Amino acid sequence: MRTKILVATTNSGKIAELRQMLAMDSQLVSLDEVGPFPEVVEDGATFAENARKKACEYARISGLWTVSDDSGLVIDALRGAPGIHSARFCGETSPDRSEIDRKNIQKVLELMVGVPAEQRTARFVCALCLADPDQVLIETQGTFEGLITSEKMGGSGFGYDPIFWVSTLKKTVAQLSPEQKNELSHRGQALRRLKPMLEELLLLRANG
Ligand code: ITT
Repeated sequence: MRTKILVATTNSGKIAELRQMLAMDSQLVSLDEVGPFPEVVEDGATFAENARKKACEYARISGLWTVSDDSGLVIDALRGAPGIHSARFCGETSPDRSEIDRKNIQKVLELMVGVPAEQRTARFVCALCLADPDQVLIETQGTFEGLITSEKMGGSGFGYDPIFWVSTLKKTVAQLSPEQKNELSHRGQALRRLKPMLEELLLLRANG
């Protein structure tokens, strides 16, 4: 029987990327499909701590193997902000995520006014965790280096993609195809590290 794996994120942009890259011989289900569950409070000090907490709590509540993602944008000129606070950097909450993305971007662009090009370095970070109801099974991370632009460019992706410049391609992430983004991105790297270990665990489970 195929193992059901819960993809424990409420962010539709992440769900799409995780589903595309985790396509494998297991059944991926979303929080909507098996919930509703109470929201897990992200009070860790690092991306890895938050990913671990989300995976362990949702696995315990759902009884399923659960993969979680905690990620964000780290900007050197802002001393690492927005970092683990990336999702709600603008200080507002709304069910309309594109509205929040727009306000988050606006805040970053305002804070970066006057910062010279060579000091606009930044990176996306992604921490992934797979847990079962009793324990952490796999943890991986990925990072994606870039520069913060002074205006939005491009319409694909989500979150801060329209202001994250990829020097090698001379485009923002929001100007890349989903495949190009997965090839380079923090989430793509973390998933490529997780996937073979997950496949091995699934094989052991099937044979055990
Ligand atoms: P879940 O906790 O339900 O997974 P979330 O969006 O609240 O959803 P995080 O706390 O991990 O997730 O916050 C991640 C934020 O970082 C996300 O909302 C975006 O603003 C930003 N982010 C992460 N990955 C990104 C990417 O690939 N492109 C653009 N922005 C990204």
